[in-house]
Amino acid sequence: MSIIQWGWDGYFEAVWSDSDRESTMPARVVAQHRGCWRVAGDFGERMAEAAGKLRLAAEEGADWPTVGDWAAVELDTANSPALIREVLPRRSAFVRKTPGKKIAEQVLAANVDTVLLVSALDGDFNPRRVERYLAQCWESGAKPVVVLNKADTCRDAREKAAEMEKVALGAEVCVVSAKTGQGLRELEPLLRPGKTLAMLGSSGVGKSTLANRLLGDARQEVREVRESDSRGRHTTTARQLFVLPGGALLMDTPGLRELQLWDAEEGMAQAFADIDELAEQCRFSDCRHEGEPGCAVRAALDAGVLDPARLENRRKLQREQEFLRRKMDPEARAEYNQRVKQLMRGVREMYRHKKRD
Ligand SMILES: Nc1nc2c(ncn2[C@@H]2O[C@H](COP(=O)(O)OP(=O)(O)OP(=O)(O)O)[C@@H](O)[C@H]2O)c(=O)[nH]1
Ligand SMILES: [Mg+2]
Ligand SMILES: [Zn+2]
Repeated sequence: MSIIQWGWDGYFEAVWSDSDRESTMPARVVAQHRGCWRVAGDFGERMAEAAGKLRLAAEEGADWPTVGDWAAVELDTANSPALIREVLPRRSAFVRKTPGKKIAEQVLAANVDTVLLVSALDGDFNPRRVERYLAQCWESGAKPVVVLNKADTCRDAREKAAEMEKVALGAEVCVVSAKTGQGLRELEPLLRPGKTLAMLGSSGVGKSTLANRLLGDARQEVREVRESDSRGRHTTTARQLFVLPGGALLMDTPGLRELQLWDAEEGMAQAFADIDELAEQCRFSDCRHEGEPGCAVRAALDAGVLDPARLENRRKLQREQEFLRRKMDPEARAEYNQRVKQLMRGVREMYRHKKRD
């Protein structure tokens, strides 16, 4: 397979040719294991290690290579592992706060075009969780699609989809069954050659079953969920990128126990745009929607247009964000934001420039 088939395009070509990367080749990180990676390029596929300099930088807080990344790799002899010298700037990145007390981000998937937020139409169904995922997804730069799986087990799938559509503003909601194949045609427009999709969701929702179905081959292990609460058993343990028969690239990921938001200011604004729009119509610009006169949010709640659980969830996520920002080193945060902005501006300009040429 060529790098083009792995999703290399004009954007990455522009990034690549902007600096001197002599003696390295572009390769995509297609799998991640403990301390090593699998990369794919025009040379084929190889295991890979991080070069010393990259490792040092990562130990000081820079990002480790992650699945979906494009990297500059060096190939020595025919059989030795490739050396990852550099990770190219990401076009999109789905991140979360590292689980536990540590204040750090973790990149779950890089350079993804579409994130399939998979949940199941059994005991797993939870619009509040999807709202959380959507905020982080809008922030990532990838397009979210909500996939409601296990339609074959559910008699009110249509009603549940309608309920989800009300909270998944701007995102498509698909009802599917990975088991029977129902509804999978809705995903077809997303499965274009060279486009990258990543499935994210809790354990047991059927991500690997869906991967197998789309691959037309039982490549991923799947295991039944606990009957009492529909919970999965964390069957998939590594992230991996697969090539679908039609040429699209699909990432299967281990089920997430939790998704603590990382800094997702814009993503939050996008995910809850309806509430912000209402708030603009409140009489007081600093309305807290707690009984003030002329409150449009309160009016929407009373009219049954806005679900109080959605408003409460947004407040909860906002508190989480404020807590995180207080804990984040302010200097580091400012520096990070600046770096991202500059990077994005630089890349955009370069891309425009290259296109003109
Ligand atoms: N009835 C029904 N069962 C399904 C469907 N999709 C998946 N399952 C079942 O759900 C269970 C969990 O599926 P997996 O594919 O292992 O789930 P996963 O999301 O990959 O889970 P992790 O790897 O643990 O994150 C298995 O028993 C599957 O057979 C579906 O559409 N309908
Ligand atoms: Mg799995
Ligand atoms: Zn108000």
